[in-house]
Amino acid sequence: MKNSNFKDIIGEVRKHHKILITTHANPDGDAIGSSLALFGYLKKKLHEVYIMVPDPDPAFLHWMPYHENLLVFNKDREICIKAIDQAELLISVDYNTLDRLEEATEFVQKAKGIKILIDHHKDPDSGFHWMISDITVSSTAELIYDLIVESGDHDLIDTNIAACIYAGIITDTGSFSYSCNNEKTYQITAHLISAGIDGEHIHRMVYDTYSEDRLRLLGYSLSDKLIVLHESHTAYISLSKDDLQRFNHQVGDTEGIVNFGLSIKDINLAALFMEREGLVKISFRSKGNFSVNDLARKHFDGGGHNNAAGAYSYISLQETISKFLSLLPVYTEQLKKVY
Ligand SMILES: [Mn+2]
Repeated sequence: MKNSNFKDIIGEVRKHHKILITTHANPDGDAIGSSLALFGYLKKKLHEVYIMVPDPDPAFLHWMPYHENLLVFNKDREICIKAIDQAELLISVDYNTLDRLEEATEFVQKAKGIKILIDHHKDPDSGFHWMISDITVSSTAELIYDLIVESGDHDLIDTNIAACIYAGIITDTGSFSYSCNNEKTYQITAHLISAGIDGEHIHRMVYDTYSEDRLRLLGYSLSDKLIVLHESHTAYISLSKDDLQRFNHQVGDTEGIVNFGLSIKDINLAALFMEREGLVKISFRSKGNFSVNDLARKHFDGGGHNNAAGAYSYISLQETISKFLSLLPVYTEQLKKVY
């Protein structure tokens, strides 16, 4: 499906009163930040707006403005199903395929409302009536910013909306360390600061609110569980159910652990394997032109971005790691030199 332009999307939004915003399962800062920024904006435009996420978001995002409006499908199922059925317009934010809504997927698929996608992941579904899919931007939050500005509502970006957009940008760029080699990301950020947000304070609320258990889980992961394969330019960490239980694992506690592997010189691929009920959840990160999106899509059930992707594996933790290790020889040449 061809990309729409903002004008068409704005025209469509204006035609409808009841709007449902949805974002993906295991929501990250961009998913929640983009959705809440759009929520705040559409409320100001006097729409009746609902916002739904398949499962709860991590505690380090709970400070965000409008957060109390989040409906969680696996907790507020009946309310969510009603909101899906009654929405005249459904806006999918920060995900590219409806199956990322997990248990809510079938309900959204058969919803009668017009469907819009606003996202920055590769290869979106074709089932949307309108879509903005731009993989060149740092975050979906940037696209929400663009949507508001293109609507002529630049002045409606107050500190609440700006804080949500800022949170989306900093979490999807690792605090301006990847996916942000373009001046527009910084121009948008400059405007958010001039709108009155305290960027340093927001950064602390996102990154400096670890529980003691979370910090100790990180320490344990790095000291006891990190495997570094210098010859393959790869590092990985695996966490069993017992490991996670030992540190009283909460949603979001493993966020960011995968990135540490990449901080080793000449390590260009990092992976984190987490044992969950009946499956293994995997995070991949890479440097430069090595695509973990391709790796995740080709060999596991997943995908994402060039340098950051997620996946699932339905064999055991040990078997998943063995499979990963067996793939490395194929990629060693590519991993030797990334640019
Ligand atoms: Mn994103």
